[in-house]
Amino acid sequence: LTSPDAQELFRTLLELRMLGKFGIDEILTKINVLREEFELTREHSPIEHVNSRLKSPRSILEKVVRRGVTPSREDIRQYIHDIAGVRITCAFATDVYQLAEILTGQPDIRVVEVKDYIADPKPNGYQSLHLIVEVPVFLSQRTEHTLVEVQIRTIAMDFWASLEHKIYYKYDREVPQHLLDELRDAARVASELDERMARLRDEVNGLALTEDPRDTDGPAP
Ligand code: 0O2
Repeated sequence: LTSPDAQELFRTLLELRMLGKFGIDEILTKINVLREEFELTREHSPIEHVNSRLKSPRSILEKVVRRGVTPSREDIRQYIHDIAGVRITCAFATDVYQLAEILTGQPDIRVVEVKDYIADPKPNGYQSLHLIVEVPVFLSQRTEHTLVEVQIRTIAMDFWASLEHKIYYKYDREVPQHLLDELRDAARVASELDERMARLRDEVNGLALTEDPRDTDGPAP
């Protein structure tokens, strides 16, 4: 890139990251509103943890090069959808879908893409629900519709993904076969744990519906 091109690209990256940050802020506000509402009105909130991250200029450029995208503002906006990312961790897989439905049902959110790696896990075992959503960001002179990648998954899926991510980078993306096999098996165990916990929850909820705890106090005087 010539120097004016490099300066232009630098300005573009700064602007796109700024928009990404505002997009994250919009989504986090929505999540916080839902979280507080759930905590006030329901016994159980589907939201356990929330994290966000803004892709570094370096990783945006790496992705631009990897994808063969022209480093223009328009093309980066069109093809790189995860400059802004929000990750939500839920206790149960049913919570993941419930939350996704509530969020994507909001009138100012446009769903651009859904990747359901829970229904269809990646070959390495990765599970998560990915939503690419567009939110309006109101600037002083214009409104920018900004993309945010929202990843929603269970605690077990998140535990697996963060370890896998560390291993992947530790081995510089060339993970030995025996570790890949172990990881795939660990993903299966994580999935079984999710199912088992959901069965336990259903059993406890079923008990709560059929049994009145006051009955255990013995006959009324
Ligand atoms: P980081 O550090 O979290 O930002 P891509 O793989 O990005 O070229 P695409 O279609 O844009 O392709 O992405 P996809 O499949 O929706 O995944 C994007 C993000 O999901 C990744 O971002 C990870 O956060 C997460 N992800 C996807 N696959 C895996 C996986 O196999 N293991 C783990 N641990 N995370 C995964 P980044 O930018 O790669 O990473």
